[in-house]
Formats: sequence, C-alpha cells, structure tokens
Amino acid sequence: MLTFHSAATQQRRARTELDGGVLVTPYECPERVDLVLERVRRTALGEVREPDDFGLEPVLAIHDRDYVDFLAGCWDEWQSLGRQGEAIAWIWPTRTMPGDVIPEHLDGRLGHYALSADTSICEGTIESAQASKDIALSAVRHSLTTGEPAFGLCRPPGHHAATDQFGGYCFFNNAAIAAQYALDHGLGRVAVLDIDFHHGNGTQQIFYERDDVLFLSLHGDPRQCFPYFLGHAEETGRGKGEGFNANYPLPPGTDFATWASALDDALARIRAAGCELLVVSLGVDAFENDPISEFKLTSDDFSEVGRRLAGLGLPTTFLLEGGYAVEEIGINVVNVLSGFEAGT
Ligand code: OKP
Ligand code: ZN
Repeated sequence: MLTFHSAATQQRRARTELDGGVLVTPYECPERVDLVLERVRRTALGEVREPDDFGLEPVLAIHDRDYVDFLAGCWDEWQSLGRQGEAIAWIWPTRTMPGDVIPEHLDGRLGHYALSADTSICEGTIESAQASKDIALSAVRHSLTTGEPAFGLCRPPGHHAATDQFGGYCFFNNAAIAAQYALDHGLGRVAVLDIDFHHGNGTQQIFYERDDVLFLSLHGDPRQCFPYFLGHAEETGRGKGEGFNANYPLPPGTDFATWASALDDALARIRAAGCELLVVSLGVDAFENDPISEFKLTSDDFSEVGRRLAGLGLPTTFLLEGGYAVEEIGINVVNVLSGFEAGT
C-alpha cells in the first residue's frame, strides 16, 4: 500500500495544551509522524511518496473563506500583539450570548473560530495543516485513479474541524476534504468511517444534511468523553441527510468484542448504502494504553479491524487522525493497514 508523507506536517510543534488546569506539552506532537513512518518502512508496507500541492480550492469546498483566512493570519496577528505564549481561545459565544457579530479583536475571533481550548495556534500551524490536506488529497486521488488502497500520514488530524471551527488538535478536516474531492471527481456516494476514539464532530457537522456522504463514527460516549456536545446515537442526519449519519457511542472501558459488533453494524450500513469509496478516519486511540482515551483494543485487534474493513471490497483511503500512546502508534496504524492488505 502506498503511503503519502511530508516533513512539512512537522512544522507545527505546539508547546502548550490546556490539560487539567495546567499547560502541558501537547499529546499531538510531531514525533507521532516519525513513529508511524518508521513502522511503515520497517514492515515494508510499500512506497512512501510526497504529496502534490492541491491549493486552497478543495479546502474552500468544505471550509468557509473567513475561517481559512483566520487560520492563515492568526499566528502573525498574535505576534504583532506582542503576546508571550501561543494563541489559545478563552471566551466563547455560549448559550447566553448568540455571538451573531464576529468580533474584530483577535481574542474574540479566536473564540468565534475555536471549539475547544486544548488547541493552540503557533508557528507552523497553517503550514502543517496545508501539508496534511495535501496528503489526504494525494491519497484519495490515488485510490480514485487506481482503485488501490492508500494511506495518508496526515498531521495535524482533521475530524474535529467543522466548516468554520478548529479544535481537538484539528484545523482542516482532511477526511471531509478528501470525500468531497471524490464526489467532485465523479463519485455518487462516499462513506466516511471514523474509528478514532473521539467522535468526529466536524465531519458529522459538515455532511449532516447531505445524502452523498454516509458518515459513521464509533467513539467514546459524549456523555463521558470529548467532544461532549455531539456524537449521540439519536443524531441520524437532517433533511435529505436523514439516515446518512450513524453514531455508535460506547462506554469507557469498551473492549474489542463490543467495539467490533458496532463496527460490523457500520460495515453493513456502508454495504447497504451503495458507497463507491471508503474514507477511513484512522485514529488508533481506541488502544488500551492510549494516554487520553478509554477503550481497550489491543495491537492484535487493530490487525483484525483492517481485515474486516477489507471485507467491504471498496477502494479505500486511510487518513491518520489520533493515537497518542507514542510507542505503539506506529504498530497499531500499520497493523490496520497490513490487516487490510491480508484481507483483500
Ligand atoms: C483529538 B483526536 C485535555 C484533552 C483535550 C481532547 C482530545 C482531542 C482528540 N487536554 N483534547 O480525536 O484524537
Ligand atoms: Zn481521538
């Protein structure tokens, strides 16, 4: 299987993440890419290629122009204000303040465009986000033109990013951008299957009223887990999108047997919907030793996940999302990919 990788994904090296009331070194670190790449090479998964530059057009098919402009200018603006640390949102339009007017001050705009305070904007952020979407686009183009699977070693991840909001370590929604690219190049319906531990709130929001993207997500129940405010089983889509959104919230402590029966249900839904391409939001933070997640999948279980995905028989593009137990992230990611190849 081809891997798409770019060193530019590592330009973002944030120093601060608000975690338990203190600023810690972010879990979403550039070393994640090194570990996955090392494992791809060690297992001889296949050729590693640089992505092409697709420009901003496929990004603007998903994200609002003002949001993209905000991300592109934020770090320079922050520095021109003479701020010491990294750009972190700290006030939001909440239920008691509609926030219909986008503020002019950067602190206000940060609150408008952020969905959480865990994700700072720092030097290199927009560059890494652009490399990440180019990786996703290169991978999906390869799957479309050859029918072969491809792996996009994306960083930063994307599935929490909504049409005009960043957060949960995500800026551009790589999976949504890739799915839209496939539709814009002739496909009628695409499935986005999100197996990251966290609900893919951004992908859900982007496609919620559409029937050309079937979005399915297995994740920690939002009653207990980030992102807390989306991802319930009752969210099934709206308007013509009704029936094209499927959430499988599972309790903390869920093991592979329970998780895999939700997966099998999701795979049956994908089969029934007549999808022509599968985009996998491949987070491996459902791993038993992940430092910020609470499922109990083992490294061997990830191989079985790959085998079951292969059973669909669809052209498949894998895009990296989360996974933070840094020693095992490479093993778990490549186990999914190798399991997929063994299953085809
Ligand atoms: C991103 B992805 C407290 C944790 C805040 C929330 C998790 C973001 C996960 N510092 N971060 O879905 O793996
Ligand atoms: Zn996650």
